[in-house]
Amino acid sequence: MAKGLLLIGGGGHCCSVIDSLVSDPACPYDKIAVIDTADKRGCTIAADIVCIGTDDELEPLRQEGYTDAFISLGSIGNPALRIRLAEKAAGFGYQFPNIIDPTAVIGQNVSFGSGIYVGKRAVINYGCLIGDGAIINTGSILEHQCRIGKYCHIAPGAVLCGNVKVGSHSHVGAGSAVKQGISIGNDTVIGLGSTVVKDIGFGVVAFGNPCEIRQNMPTEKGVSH
Ligand code: JB3
Repeated sequence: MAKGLLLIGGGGHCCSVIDSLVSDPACPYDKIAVIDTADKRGCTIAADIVCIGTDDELEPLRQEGYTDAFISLGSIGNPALRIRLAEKAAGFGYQFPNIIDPTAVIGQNVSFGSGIYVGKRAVINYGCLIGDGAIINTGSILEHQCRIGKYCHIAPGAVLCGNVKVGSHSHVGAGSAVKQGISIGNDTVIGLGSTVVKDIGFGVVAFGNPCEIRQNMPTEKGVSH
């Protein structure tokens, strides 16, 4: 049977994921489709890849040869829905590949969990550890031995110098720079363009140059995951 990949969530992030898949000559899939909300059924998302159903059809689609699933819905600071969808798909036996754009540069001794996206021209240098479900987005740089927790989003153009640790579910905003050796806690958002020169704890929103804690994570963005 043909090997199929189901992309869960057909918005902007999904377009980036599709672009990486279709530009990869080693892409192992015979068929790729999207599931989204009911109103998107039948819509073309990108590169002739179509929305064929909703999350309610995960079980029958697994029987139709969609062996793998990927959470192609993005997140800015709150990955709770991504995590819920991944758990639902895992319950039906889907496998979660890593999707790494062919233009990304991956160093030696890099360890990946599963369900990870690495975008165009991202650089992941020697010895980094990348947790399940992380998004390492376009043009970001992870210098040597960074540790990125589960379901983090390192947004486009962020630069993490060596040995930076980012806790699970956290977001490092586009264009931010993080000094070597810094730790950022779980469930934290670093606003875009920040310069992080001291450790930032868990469950906060921090931004600026120098990056300072501005507020606790609002309750609706809370740690429900
Ligand atoms: O920052 C960058 C470079 N990219 C952002 C990305 C990481 O996150 C991007 O700019 C967006 O802000 C965001 O992308 P995302 O998540 O693709 O957002 P959006 O374009 O709003 O698309 C979300 C899609 O998920 C829509 O098509 C929704 O209908 C769909 N969706 C919402 N809830 C869902 C569900 N799909 C499924 N299957 N299940 C749901 O429960």
